[in-house]
Amino acid sequence: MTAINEVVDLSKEGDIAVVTVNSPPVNALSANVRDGLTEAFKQAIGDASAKAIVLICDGRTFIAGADISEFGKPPRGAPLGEVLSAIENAPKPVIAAIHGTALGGGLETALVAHYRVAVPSAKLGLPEVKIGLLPGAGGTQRLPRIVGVEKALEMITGGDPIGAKEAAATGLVDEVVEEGKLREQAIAFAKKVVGEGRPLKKVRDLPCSASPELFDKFFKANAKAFRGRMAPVNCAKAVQAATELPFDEGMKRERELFTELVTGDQSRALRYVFFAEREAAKIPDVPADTPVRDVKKVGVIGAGTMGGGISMNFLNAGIPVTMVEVQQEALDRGVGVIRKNYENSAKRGKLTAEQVEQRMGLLTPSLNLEDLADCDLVIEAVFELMDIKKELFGKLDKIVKQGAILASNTSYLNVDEMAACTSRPQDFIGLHFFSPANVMKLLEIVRGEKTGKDIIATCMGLAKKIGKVAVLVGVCHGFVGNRMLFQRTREANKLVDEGAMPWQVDKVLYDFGLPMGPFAMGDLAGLDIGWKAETSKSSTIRECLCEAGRRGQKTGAGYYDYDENRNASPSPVTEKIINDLRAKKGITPRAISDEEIFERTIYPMINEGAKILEEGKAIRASDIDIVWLNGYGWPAYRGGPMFYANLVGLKTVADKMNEFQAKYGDDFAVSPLLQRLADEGKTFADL
Ligand code: T1G
Repeated sequence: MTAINEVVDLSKEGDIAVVTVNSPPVNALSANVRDGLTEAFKQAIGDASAKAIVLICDGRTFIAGADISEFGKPPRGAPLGEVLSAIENAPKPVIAAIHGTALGGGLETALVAHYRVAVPSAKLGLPEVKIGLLPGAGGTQRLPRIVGVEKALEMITGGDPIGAKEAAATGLVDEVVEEGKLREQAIAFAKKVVGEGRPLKKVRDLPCSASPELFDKFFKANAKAFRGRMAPVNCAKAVQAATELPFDEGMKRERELFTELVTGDQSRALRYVFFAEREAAKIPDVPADTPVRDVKKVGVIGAGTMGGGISMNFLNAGIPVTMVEVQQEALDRGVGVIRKNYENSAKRGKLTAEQVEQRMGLLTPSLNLEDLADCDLVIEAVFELMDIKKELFGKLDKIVKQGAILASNTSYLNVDEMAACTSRPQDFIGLHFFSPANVMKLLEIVRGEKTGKDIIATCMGLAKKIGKVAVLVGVCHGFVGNRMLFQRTREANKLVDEGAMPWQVDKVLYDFGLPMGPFAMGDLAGLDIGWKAETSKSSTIRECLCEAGRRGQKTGAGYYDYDENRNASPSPVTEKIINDLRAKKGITPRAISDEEIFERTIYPMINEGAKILEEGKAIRASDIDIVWLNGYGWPAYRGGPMFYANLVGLKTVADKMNEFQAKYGDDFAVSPLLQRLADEGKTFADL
């Protein structure tokens, strides 16, 4: 065996050369890997006694793509295109041996091999669209030539991988070999190719065509999914080029479309998000090897919307749940909702009938807190009233076994106050799920003053296990997400008082890329959350709407009017309520520009994010962005509120906030941190 460099080596098994990549953690195509491959293939091709070449990887996976950390830096090492051409033009068969995840440039490398074999557990995909790019090493030109144009469009614009079995069915993989025997069976396959004198099958030589209307139909069908996003559109255009141009012309078009993306803000934002999501899992004072507790059984108190959704997360991960309510009828309703959700998933083909039963079989409904005694983690999802929570934790402290984790799902209350009602504040933590809890990916993990490091490490690991993106936050009113959301909601309401209509405000934020604006969101959630008829005094638009029975989508009307399919339209009734209220308050409405709406709803959020950092309630600015991407639908291609501020320039934000403070008062007082960074010409990334 010859070590070509520190990440690639070359060996011989009889008359088969074996090129092995070993570059943890995921064998990404770094400059060293590219240089190593270039030299290894040069030697293997130059070795007349080598009749074929197997390309394989050590470690957890086949090449998982280009090295994303190299983007935006001066290029080093052999260009990927040259490495791939050398492989594709080898005068002897090259067989790619795939395990783990052959993704992006990794799959593109396998595509220039003449044959591909894979173990059953392997996954193959081109996920570049998820980081705002397109497969820039021939993937858009080769994949459609093998799996067909429609399948290639789906894989490249969606970015999700397919399994080895499906890959074999589409011809992307020539043989599925036995798990754990990849190396020996790939070599055997290579010997067979040589023995049978099979041709040097080049994917680039395969034909590729599609009916012209296919792409029109595809773009129309995906208009909503692609809204505001450059990458999937360019991906589809590149595939279209494969059906219209000779291969080399298609490659040129792919390069043009790739360059447009890689130099743009959207890909910068999405690459930032890729690393930010992984950074969020790293807690500076909680080392990765901190011991964790076993969580084999979970207790959830409350079978309502939140309690049921929270329970489903654990049931989905195969963790038994005891769900406790105070009344049988509420408990039965909660269990019924969970079953209905699973049955709906089964109807959509996402679950089998036995999986529904298996998950329901893990759920134990109960009316007794005592049934939680042997749980390893108990989460309360009861009313958002501190007294109720304190009393409950006082009881739980006497019931639940020592060493169990006690958690509150509170969305803004003080976790330390609750912990103080127990004899074990070191085992107490906040686990703030976002509704619907079985769908939204964000989990704000609230670190109490006394929360133990092992509890934090346990919950961060558990979050990953139940498919959540966890962000560690500190105790303050509304933690990170809701604390910033409050800024936006306040300004949105003031803007409507002053002269804007709800639909104007919503449109500004929808056009920016948010899934919906604050008023549409209010209608969706229900305007009567926290509203009481007996104390309502027609003092706000929301109160007037609720008093008029307009409580949101569920009543067919809220800020908007809704048709039978819940399509929203601006409401003359709401407009009259707004105008009457303005008159009552003596407000003369003024025309308000979209720009002012945008700046007054977004900049105070950014400013609040700066305060959160100043107070140490979030570890890093990118954590705040991860909260907003995964909890509130901030468009990932814009990176998050703090990334966006860096892009706009902190001086621009601070100057506008100061201008607004002079006009509209101290709601716009700039945080000292934001002002300092702005004055120093810095960004939040400099923290
Ligand atoms: N480049 C650099 N680092 C990467 C990386 C990559 N492509 N993929 C993963 N890492 C790091 C990651 O930051 C983390 O580091 C560690 O590896 C483990 O990752 C030319 C242009 C492979 C499915 O988009 O989807 O090819 O935090 O925590 O959950 O056309 O990583 O430990 O220091 O995610 O087991 C296309 C991205 C690139 C694949 C493994 N490829 N990676 O998941 O581990 S662009 C991708 C993943 C491209 C070509 C184009 C996942 C994974 P650290 P992890 P995991």
